[in-house]
Amino acid sequence: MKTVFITGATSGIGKACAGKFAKEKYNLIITGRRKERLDALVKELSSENNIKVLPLCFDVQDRKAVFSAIENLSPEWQRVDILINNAGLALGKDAFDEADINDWDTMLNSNVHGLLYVTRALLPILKKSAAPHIINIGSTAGKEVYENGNVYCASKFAVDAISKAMRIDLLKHGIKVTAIHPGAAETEFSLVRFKGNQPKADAVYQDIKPLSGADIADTIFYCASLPPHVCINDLVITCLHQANSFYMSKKS
Ligand code: NDP
Ligand code: 8X3
Repeated sequence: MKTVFITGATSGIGKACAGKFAKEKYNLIITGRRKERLDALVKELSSENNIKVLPLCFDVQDRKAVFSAIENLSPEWQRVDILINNAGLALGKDAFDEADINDWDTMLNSNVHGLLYVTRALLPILKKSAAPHIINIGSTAGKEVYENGNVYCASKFAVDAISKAMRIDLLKHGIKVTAIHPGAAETEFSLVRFKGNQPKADAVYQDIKPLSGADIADTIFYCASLPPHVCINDLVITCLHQANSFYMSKKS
């Protein structure tokens, strides 16, 4: 049985990935900061799918906590085949000269440093897999910069660059590296970005049929199920109503 390690599994895309891989009989290591959600998922997914699920509660920004959680994995969890670097967020959508600098720090610390810490900490274990695969969640925001996207876009451009760098440097270890770049997906993303302002969050998805977490999870699972010699390097995925960061058509 293979094992997948999913960061940010308490909501949205990460939670959908946990559900999808569980159904496909993978054992799971799921992470996030909200312990009660992790515990609920463990109960639900392990009993429904007859798999093993390990919750790890830590903040990806906290380098010590990340390394300690992963370095202290018990021997039965010392084999991981797939890492899905999904945990991340946008905070605010404000002009460069008006945005809260604390929000910038949180986005860079989570989306960039967090991804780096988790990957470095897990690499010794991943290298032991017969078919190791790292899947990084970027964004269309990491392909084109949009107005007031500034540092969120920069963090996802960094994910794009880091994915390319990993693919080169980890080639000698036979590690597949795939970057998935979704456009608008209806999750808790906008609620987090707009700091709990539900009407503002809802407006993002009004009059379009956005992607769902499950749409992305299915795509990720497809990338993870290809023959050993086939690696999808980079994949941009949007809903039909979205061409890129700028062009959105409304449902007729
Ligand atoms: P959600 O807000 O629904 O989920 C985000 C997940 O990340 C949660 O499980 C959250 O867990 C976790 N997370 C956030 N910060 C931290 C942290 N510091 N430490 C540990 N876990 C953290 O959003 P999505 O599912 O939409 O987002 C998942 C990824 O997809 C993000 O990287 C996002 O940038 C990216 N993305 C999203 C798009 C969208 O339109 N939704 C489009 C393109 C990319 P907890 O709060 O429990 O810690
Ligand atoms: C999330 C998509 O367009 O809100 O990464 O930046 S967008």
